Amino acid sequence: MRRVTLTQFLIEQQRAGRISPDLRLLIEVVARAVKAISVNVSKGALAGVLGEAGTDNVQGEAQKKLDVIANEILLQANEWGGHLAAMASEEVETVHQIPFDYPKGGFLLLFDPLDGSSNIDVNISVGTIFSVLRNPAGGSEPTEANFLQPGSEQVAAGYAVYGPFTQLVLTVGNGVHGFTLDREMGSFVYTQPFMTIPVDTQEFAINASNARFWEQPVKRYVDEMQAGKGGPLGKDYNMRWVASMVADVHRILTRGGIFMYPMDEKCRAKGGKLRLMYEANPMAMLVEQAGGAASTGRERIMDLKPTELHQRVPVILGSKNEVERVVSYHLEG
Ligand code: AFP
Repeated sequence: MRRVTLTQFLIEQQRAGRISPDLRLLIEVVARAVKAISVNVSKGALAGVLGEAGTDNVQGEAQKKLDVIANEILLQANEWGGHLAAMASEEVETVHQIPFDYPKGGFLLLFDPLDGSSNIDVNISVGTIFSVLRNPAGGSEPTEANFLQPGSEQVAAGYAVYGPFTQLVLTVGNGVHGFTLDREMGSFVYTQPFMTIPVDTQEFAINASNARFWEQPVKRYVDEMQAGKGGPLGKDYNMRWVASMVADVHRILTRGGIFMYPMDEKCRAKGGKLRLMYEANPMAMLVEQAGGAASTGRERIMDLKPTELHQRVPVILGSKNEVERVVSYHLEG
């Protein structure tokens, strides 16, 4: 089979009029940053990149050294790239402006530089998640308000998963496409065209240690799945939980499943656990583009009108029929 690189794939998307030259080049800059992060992640203790950085992020969480390294790599690469008006990162309190002496572009980039960082030191897959919006601020410096656009306004979304091998999964609104990093060539090769989530599944992902905090609809759904073939759903389910959203969602984009980090009494005060702008929205766009569904349990995630940059929301996504079942339990009240 003819090996197609990410660059060739993006040029073909541009020739087909699906993306602008600027968006193509922006995605290329993000892909280059992801390669550099992959090299750092893969070195582990050999490069002294494991462990805590000794600092906390805007969420009050202890930062891992690789959180800081990945964040710096993405900020520096995209400041220089020239396709952005501004950026927002899980690791940065507010909007990161492009330095005055660098060229600027028409897009806004949001990212979680290293998702699942609590898994780094135990060598479990982690990832980078990104989302691209248009800059409504025209020539003036974008404010936080300019970033607060519904997920349906995203022009591109993707993630990289740093596991046994590194993959980049991307949508520009024309299906979901997977690329594998060829370390020798130093380029991403197109390996999974049009990734699709089956509408039904027998695999679920949830942090079951939170069961006592769950709302009734989720308790009911998980009980019914665990009742197996003899229960109301009439089939046996298996469970997986990596605690890296990127890895759990990648499994679902590859073979189906349902992922849940629902509202519960433990995270209710924060509005949920996962971040809307750089976790839930990009994953929701990918999942919907692959034929799945993404909800808070009560609303379509991509319809949510954001109120804050680091806002948290409940997330239930994956195989359409299962997500619709959980939503129906929530709406039954
Ligand atoms: P970290 O980046 O702090 O490890 O959090 C990962 C995450 O945001 C998401 O990737 C996981 O799905 C979820 O949190 C794991 O949460 P639990 O630790 O409660 O299982």
